[in-house]
Parts: sequence; structure tokens; C-alpha cells
Amino acid sequence: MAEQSLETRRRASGFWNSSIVKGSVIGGVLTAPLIGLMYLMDKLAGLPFVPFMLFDWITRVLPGGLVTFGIDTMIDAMLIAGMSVAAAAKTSEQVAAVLLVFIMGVVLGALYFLVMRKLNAAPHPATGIVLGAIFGVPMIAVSLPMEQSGTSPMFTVIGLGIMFLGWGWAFAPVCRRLVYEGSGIETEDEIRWARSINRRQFLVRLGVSAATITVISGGVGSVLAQRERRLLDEAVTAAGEEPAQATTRQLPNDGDPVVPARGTRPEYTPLEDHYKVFIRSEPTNIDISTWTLPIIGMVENPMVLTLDDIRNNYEPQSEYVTLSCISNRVGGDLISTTWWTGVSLQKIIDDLKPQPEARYLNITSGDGFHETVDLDMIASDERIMLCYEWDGKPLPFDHGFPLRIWLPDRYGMKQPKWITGMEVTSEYNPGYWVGRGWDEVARVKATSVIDTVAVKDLAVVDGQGFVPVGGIAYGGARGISGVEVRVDEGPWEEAQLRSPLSDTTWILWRYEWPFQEGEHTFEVRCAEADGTPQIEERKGNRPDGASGIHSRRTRI
Ligand SMILES: Nc1nc2c(c(=O)[nH]1)N[C@H]1C(S)=C(S)[C@@H](COP(=O)(O)O)O[C@H]1N2
Ligand SMILES: [Mo]
Repeated sequence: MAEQSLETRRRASGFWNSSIVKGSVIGGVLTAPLIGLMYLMDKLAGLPFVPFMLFDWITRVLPGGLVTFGIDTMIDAMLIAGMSVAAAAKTSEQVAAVLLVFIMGVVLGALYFLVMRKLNAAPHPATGIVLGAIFGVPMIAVSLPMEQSGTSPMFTVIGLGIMFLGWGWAFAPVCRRLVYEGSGIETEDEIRWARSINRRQFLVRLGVSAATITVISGGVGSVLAQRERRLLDEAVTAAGEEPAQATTRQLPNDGDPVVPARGTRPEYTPLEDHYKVFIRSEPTNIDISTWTLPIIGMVENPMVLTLDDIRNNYEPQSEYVTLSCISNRVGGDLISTTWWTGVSLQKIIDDLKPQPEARYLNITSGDGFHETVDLDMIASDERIMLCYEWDGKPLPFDHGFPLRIWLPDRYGMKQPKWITGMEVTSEYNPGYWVGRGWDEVARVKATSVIDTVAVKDLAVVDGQGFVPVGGIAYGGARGISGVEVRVDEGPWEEAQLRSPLSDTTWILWRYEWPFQEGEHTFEVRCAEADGTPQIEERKGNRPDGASGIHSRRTRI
């Protein structure tokens, strides 16, 4: 009788009855709190957050072409969705990382239910523990080498081990309850339990508990994360010589008669808006109380410098710098400008007394990033600096605290942040991104962008309306001599140039467009200081940076 009604129910809910569906749902229900708890334990006890570790590991071991393809696809998707790449790229990666582990949990749940169904026996608790180990062991193995917070490996193994085994262990009773209820193979306890609560109530309770754990651990975790972030920022501020003042910077071109058209991006990027790019899911946190910079290799005079040594033993130098990522698209937002302060690397290299055969400086970073700089290049350009301040304050923690390098005229990929070591060598060692198929030189390509067609600022002169159009042009450290705008494929017209903040920043331009109603296409192009025109051919960013004319279609 009971058997029969069960059959009817089974047929009625054929979909739910599939062990794959059941297993997937339970996999999801149990994996969400696992991820929440791992996040909480990361913030509470410094355990590695497995989704980020896995993601970082995958991007590290996958072939460079595939990683680039992944990043490009993500950026394209974001552009299509109209999102800001600078603001949302890292968040999207983090969401992808969490989803990946979630999906793995779902798949493992489905497999578990499938296997139990095939075995046609009530699952023994040990089977759940095995499932936990199948998931946990590889995850822990991947997390250990990627972990950078200094938590002891023993503690990591035990902490994560308990969480994964606990996750697996929970499957056995749930599976017994959902698959074998009424099949006559329950223990007495389970029959009593089954009578006290029906399947729907059971599922609801399971779901509510899982959701509660997920939300609470996620919530507490993010409160702790904000606190951690604040403490780190304070530590960075404390590393400065004087408390950083919140002064508004007096810009060198303040009185320039060429006023940016309304809607042009800020010429000096507010620090918190400076684009960020780094290989890991999270920025690297370097403990300044133990940080030193060893410079070793083929030198007469190896050194170990503290941040104070760098600041006090060498003459500081500052420059307004525009930094751009090689992944920046034409018109993209992975480009920003701020005030960099540091010391000339040339002076430090001189003090090291490189041996005659020495040719390169290998720079390593706290996150596993690395790059190689030619000693000849350093010798020929005293602007190349080891930078410790941005905007007059210690380097922000996302931007490479305590030390990063600046190479004029190069994309960001050549310029390590979070520097932890340097070695002078005679052998060329391709940098992190160079080894992944990107250009060795990564010289910045000249580019120009229309930021705005400021229709609201229409001004009428002698019966003709003029609308200010404006944007930026950037030619690395080569400078910009001219910007031209054309509308609807008409003649190219000269724009006015505002004097730049320095020889190595972008330049703001403005063009007074004789207004006409309707829908129009605006295009812009620029020329470098020596007259070299920007490359007009449309080309993707790989391997040496994007080129092409930026255009903007507007209905007025
Ligand atoms: N250690 C380290 N340095 C790094 C990177 C990184 O991932 N790790 N990314 C590089 C890239 S690709 C760019 S575009 C710039 C970005 O610097 P920002 O995030 O301060 O704007 O840092 C460069 N230096
Ligand atoms: Mo970059």
C-alpha cells in the first residue's frame, strides 16, 4: 500500500525523482553554506578562500592564450552589457570563481546520488566522507601553494579538511532520506524521523538552514573583510613619513585657457578611481614590518634595502604619469593618471656595481608576478623609478604597496607592483605576461578617445551654434602634437589641446563642433609629438595593444 502510493508520487514527480536532479539540488544546497563558511573562515582565521585560490591556480597553469581569451571574452561581454571594465572586471572574476566551486559541488552531489542509486543500498556515512575527500583533497592541494597570507599549512589542511569532510558527510543522511524513504531499508531511527517530518518539510528545513548559514557567514565575512581592508589602509598610511593631508592638488596647467568640455574624464584621476589590474583574485597584502628589498645577482655590491633606506638614501623624484593596461580597448577605461613619487632606479643600480656581463634586472613580486628590465634601458633613462607614493601618499594597497616600478612609455604589464626582490642577471627571463604570449616591449600605442559631445553647452556665435566635443589623447612618453575630429566622414578638423600635466601623461583636447541637428558619427585621431600619426587600423589588443579610431554615434 505504502509502496504503491510512493510509486504514484514517483511518477507524478518524475523529474524530481531523477537522482541527478535530486543530487544536483542537494549538492547546491550543501555547497552554498560550505562556500559561505570558507569565506567566513578566511576573514576570521586566515584560511585560504578556496574559490579564489582555485581560480588563481587555474589562471596560473592554463596556457597564456587561453587565459587571455578568457579575459578578452569577459571584457567583451562587459562592454556589450555597458559595464565599466575598470570597476567590474575583478568582481566578475570573483563571481566566476565562486560559481565554479558551486558548480563543482552541484556536479559532485549529482554523481553521489547517481552512484548510490546504482549501488541500490542505503548510503553509509563513510561514503559521504569519501565524497568530501574527493572534493576537498584537490581543493586543498591547489590552495596550499597559492595561499599568501602566511597561515600555517597544517592549520589550512585541518581547517579546510573539516569543512570539506563535513560537507561530504551531510550527503549520506540526506540521500537516505530522499531516495530510500519508504523503501524499507531505513533504520528504526530513520523511520521514526521520517514519520515526524515529511519530505517536503525536511527539504524546507534543509534549505532554510543552508540559506541561514550562507547568509550569516557571508554577511559576517564581509563585515570582517571591510574591517581588514580598513586596517590595511591604515597600515599603509602609517608607513608614510607624515600623515597624508587631504589637500587638493594644484595642477601645473591650472590656468590653461583650453577648458575641458563638460563630460571629459578628470584630467587627474581621483585615486580611488584609478583602474586596477592584478593577476590574483584579490590584491596582495605585504606586511611592511618584515618587508625588505634584496637586490642580488651579478653585482659587486648586493644590497638589502628597507623602505626607509629607499626613501632616505636616494633623491626623491616625482612625475605625473598616465598608466595604461595593454588590455585596454580603444576608448576603454583601463587608463588613469596620477602623481608618482619614488627614486631613480639608475642610482640604485649604479650603487650595486653590476658586473660587466650583467644585462637584465629581474623583478619579482609578492603575488608571483615578475618582469625583466634591460639594464641599458635603466642606464639611459633616469626617469625610471622605484615608486613608493601615489598622489603624495604611500602606494595604495591595491596599487602595489610598498613598492612598484615605473617605466615611461610602456604598458602596465611591464611594470611590477608589490615588488619583493630583484636580481641582476645575464640571462633573459620573459616576464609573466610576455611568457604568456604578450609583446616583449609593450610600448604604448598612441590613442585618442571622444569622452563627450556636450550638447547642453551649445553656444551660439553669429547665429551658428557650437557644441563642445572633448576627450583625451595619449602617446606614452612620446607626447601628442595634434588631435583631429571629423563628423560624418567630413574633413578632419583640428582640435585645441590643453597643455598636459607632464610629458608622460595624456592630453585633454576640445573641439567646437558647428552644430547640426540629427544623428551624427564623431571620430577622433591624434599624432605623436614628432608627427607620427596614431595607427588607424582597427586591431585587437593582443599581443601588443589595441589600435584603431575611436568613434561615437550621437543623436542630437
Ligand atoms: N605584482 C604585480 N604587478 C603588476 C600586475 C600584477 O598582476 N601583479 N599587473 C600589471 C598590469 S597588467 C598592469 S596594467 C598594472 C596595473 O597597475 P594598477 O593596478 O596600479 O593600475 O600593474 C602591473 N603590475
Ligand atoms: Mo595590464
